[in-house]
Amino acid sequence: MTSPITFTQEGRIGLILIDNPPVNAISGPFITGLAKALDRFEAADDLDAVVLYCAGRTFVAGADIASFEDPSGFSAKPFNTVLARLEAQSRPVIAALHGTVLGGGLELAMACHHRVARPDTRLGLPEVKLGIIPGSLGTQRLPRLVGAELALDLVTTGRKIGLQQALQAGLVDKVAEGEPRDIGLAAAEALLATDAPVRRASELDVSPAPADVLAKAEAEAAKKPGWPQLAAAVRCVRAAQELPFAEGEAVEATEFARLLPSPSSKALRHLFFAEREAAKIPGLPRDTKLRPIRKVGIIGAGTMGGGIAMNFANIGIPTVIVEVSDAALQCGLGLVRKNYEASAAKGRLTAQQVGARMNLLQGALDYGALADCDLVIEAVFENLALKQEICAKLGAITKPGAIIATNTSTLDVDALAQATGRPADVVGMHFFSPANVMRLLEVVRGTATAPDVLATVMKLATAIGKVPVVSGVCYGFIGNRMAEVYMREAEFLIMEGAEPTDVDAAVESLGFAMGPCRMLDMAGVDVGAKTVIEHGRAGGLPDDPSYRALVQKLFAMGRHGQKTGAGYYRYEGRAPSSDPQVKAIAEQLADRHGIVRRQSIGREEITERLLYPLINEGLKILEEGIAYRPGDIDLIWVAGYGFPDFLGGPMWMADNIGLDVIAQRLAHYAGQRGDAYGYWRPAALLGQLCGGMRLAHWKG
Ligand code: 3H9
Repeated sequence: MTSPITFTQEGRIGLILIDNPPVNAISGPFITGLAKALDRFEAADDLDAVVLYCAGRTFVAGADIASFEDPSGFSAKPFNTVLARLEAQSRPVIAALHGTVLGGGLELAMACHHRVARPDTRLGLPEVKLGIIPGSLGTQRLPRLVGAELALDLVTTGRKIGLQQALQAGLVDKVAEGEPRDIGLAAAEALLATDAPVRRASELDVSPAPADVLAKAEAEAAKKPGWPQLAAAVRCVRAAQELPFAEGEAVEATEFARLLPSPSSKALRHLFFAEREAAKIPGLPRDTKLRPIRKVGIIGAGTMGGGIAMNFANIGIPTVIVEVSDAALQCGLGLVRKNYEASAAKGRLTAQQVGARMNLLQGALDYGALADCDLVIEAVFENLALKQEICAKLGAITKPGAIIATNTSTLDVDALAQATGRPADVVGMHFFSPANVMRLLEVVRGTATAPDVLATVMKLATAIGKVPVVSGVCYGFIGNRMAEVYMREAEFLIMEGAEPTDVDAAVESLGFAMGPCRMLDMAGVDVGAKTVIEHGRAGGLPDDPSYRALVQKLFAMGRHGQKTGAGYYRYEGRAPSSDPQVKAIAEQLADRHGIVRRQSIGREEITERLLYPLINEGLKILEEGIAYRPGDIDLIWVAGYGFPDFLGGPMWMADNIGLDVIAQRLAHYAGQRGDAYGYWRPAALLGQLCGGMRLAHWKG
């Protein structure tokens, strides 16, 4: 096997080239190769300095995350030993940086004596996003180079900084244009000309953080028990500030070793790979030629349409929004402007950027304005007949090759595709509200969707900062189909005697952003009820008069959620409080539908009844081929429904609970509640996988 590291020399300067595609990640052979390169440098008396640089698109982007799963265990020690050797050199060691210098890659750069970087370089320690902390002295060298305050920020947020900030902060010494090898050599020559002594980060004093900064960070970290890596990161930076380097090193090593095997880190690592896996679509070659998207059209300037339009304006794509009346159009555009101005008030945009983005948005009252668009997304309210009518118009008016997308959240994408008369051009783009903020984009692949349409939309989704996940066609696709059983049980639990607060608290205590009742109050009880009613009209509901009876009752009473001041809760502004009227409504409905009420329902039952049917529905979705992989379902729930990332998503969670346990509990509730409507019917896949197999290993 060829080593990813080669050592050569150019005159009096040694050159260590790292070539380990795709992102030069640190692996066993990498570490061995680096150690051997150092042997060569140490033995070469004729060399005055050594330059480390990378081939390909980036400098080292971190440790190979897959190697953390090594059954024989992962240790940071071998890499740290090489870094210590590198830093201890008496002749200058120069890192030439480009691309994304992340995690172990930045730790490698900080062990060098001097850093030169290309202007496009971005740097960061993203380990917290993987449930760990930097394990190769990043928490100790960074504070010594940039001060404890900025180090704390970077280590706890995992955010990247650009070159200007890195230069100002002292993380990078010099900026230069050119090939990494050339800028490294030039920097080495310049450094040698100064005859300056080598500068080792570990020997520098830490510029301390202002008095209360660490204490505040500790308090913030304590509020996020699901992310223990935050508190650990603060402890490490405190150690860097208060202890000698070697003692800080020991603190970091202990924290890293404790976090690496933790369930939360495993869950976050699973999501990292799930996100990359979701981009790989069966039957779709990676090199599929994409359709160019230079102009986008949106039908509907409501909250959804406006939010969707912002995504495109944000990346400089001219976007036209079509509405039926000027009043609706002005109202929608006004809302978009307000959103941008709110970002500007928070310092996230300049007034000039607000102006530029608004200039990219054009309003129109006529479909003729869509004739030159490359992609048109309809975002009108959820009504099949209306959407079919719009799709037919779009099929006729848009130019050949234009993609027609529907933002439907539940309806039959194949029926809408047929309505256009050119189904190969049609795809679902299901945005989540607020569409300019939520990361998830469910991409619905219709029976006839052309491969290049799908590939184009996946790529575009990434360009607008979304996490795209493909779903097949079924009612509600992946996310809302699973949410339907979740909401069903939430309603039954309330009719049986639980309070909305009990229902929400059960999943919020696990780390959900909000429980089902608060979620529906925010999304709109009217939106939820209309979807149920529409589904009923299409013959999709079970023959159970108590099915989703509560949401329909609340809707009929005008309790549309937060926006009307009442839904499952009563609202003062955005703050929910329990409402005795909801209990009275639940009692009436229970009475009407012969549901036995109980004094109280335990948290364990609530949690199981909310989550196990949802997991079971996910398994049905997999066995039907609606989702390609369990990880796709996990991404949808984490990026779109507030499922805690440190639990890895519902399918990952199911593996951790045990599929046997889930099967037993479904059978238990079927027995306890009766199962006339098949609510507790286990997925065939559940039966197949029981007996020890993990979903994570299921390949379809
Ligand atoms: C760490 O460093 C711990 C240390 O403190 C201690 C060490 C001892 N490992 O994202 P992309 C793969 S923790 C393995 O599509 P982009 C990725 O799976 C690490 N694989 O490209 C994909 O493979 P495939 C800290 C990795 O241009 C391919 O590379 N570092 C890794 O959109 C392309 O990736 C991080 O957390 C990795 N570290 O973005 C950085 N990185 O084609 C994580 C990438 O087979 N990585 N791959 O699906 C990233 O943030 C982005 O991948 C990056 C490129 C910005 C680098």
